[in-house]
Amino acid sequence: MPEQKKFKSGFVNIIGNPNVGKSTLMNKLMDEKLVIATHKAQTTRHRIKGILTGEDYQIVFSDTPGILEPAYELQSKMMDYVKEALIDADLVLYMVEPGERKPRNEEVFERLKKLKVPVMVLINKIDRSNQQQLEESVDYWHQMLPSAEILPISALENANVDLLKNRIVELLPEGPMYFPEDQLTDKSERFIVNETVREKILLNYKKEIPYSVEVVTEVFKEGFELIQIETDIYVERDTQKGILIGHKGESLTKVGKEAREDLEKFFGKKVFLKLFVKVRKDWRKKDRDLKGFGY
Ligand SMILES: Nc1nc2c(ncn2[C@@H]2O[C@H](COP(=O)(O)OP(=O)(O)OP(=O)(O)O)[C@@H](O)[C@H]2O)c(=O)[nH]1
Ligand SMILES: [Mg+2]
Repeated sequence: MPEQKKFKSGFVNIIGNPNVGKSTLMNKLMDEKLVIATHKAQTTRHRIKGILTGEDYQIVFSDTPGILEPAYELQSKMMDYVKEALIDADLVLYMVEPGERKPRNEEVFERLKKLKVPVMVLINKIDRSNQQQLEESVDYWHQMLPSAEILPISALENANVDLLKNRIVELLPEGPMYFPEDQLTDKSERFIVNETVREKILLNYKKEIPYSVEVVTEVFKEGFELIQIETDIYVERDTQKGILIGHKGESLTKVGKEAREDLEKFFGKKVFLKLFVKVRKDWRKKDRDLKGFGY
């Protein structure tokens, strides 16, 4: 009788400093633009699952916010997601950049060192480093986390990403299918809209604006050929509202156009997207507002 292959599954949580490439990697592993990734730090604010189902495995990735020392309430919530991801992991992917030394948050690093599950250190962005820098980095992380496997990769250039995927499946325990095989993420369609709009804001505005913005989709009506969407953009003060809208509304129109194009690709349908700008004073610092926004 041929030996039957056992089904493997588990939670593979990606953590690391802001901007190291966690979201880029999750998209590459999923072969789908599921989460937003930009050159700005603190792009990701939530824990977002990406579910990859193969013939004999199901990997439930989690993309998480970058590790930081929280300065306000929103950032505390973001760090809670990181800590949560250290608790339920079957495998942790700890992502660093080649020149990086010394973990940013001691508490998180101490927890990482004590984990019973396997940890892989992914040295990302090797397309931008030289051999010597890479070797130094490998030595350093080997000393810092002696039991971790170390793998240099480039998420952006797709270097060693397939190798990583195979290794993940090897390391996963035997287990059940946690999610239906056609499910891509734990987040809603509205969440995808919110994030797409926020990505365009991160890309189109400077300084504080992207960090003062929260996005909430109020209407998502899917028809046979068209999706009708109405989305609110919250800022912290009136002056920010003016900047966001821009001269003759041009800036906001650009955000809307770029977001709509991405959403049409993602959903495979025509999208009608209407954006509204509202003010919610100091929402980043207020627990009540944050709860209302889903943190
Ligand atoms: N050169 C290079 N750039 C990369 C690579 N991977 C990611 N980047 C870039 O690094 C920047 C940050 O990428 P993200 O994926 O948003 O990083 P992140 O770790 O999710 O960041 P936060 O969500 O802010 O914590 C983007 O400009 C990416 O294009 C890589 O392998 N090589
Ligand atoms: Mg991210």
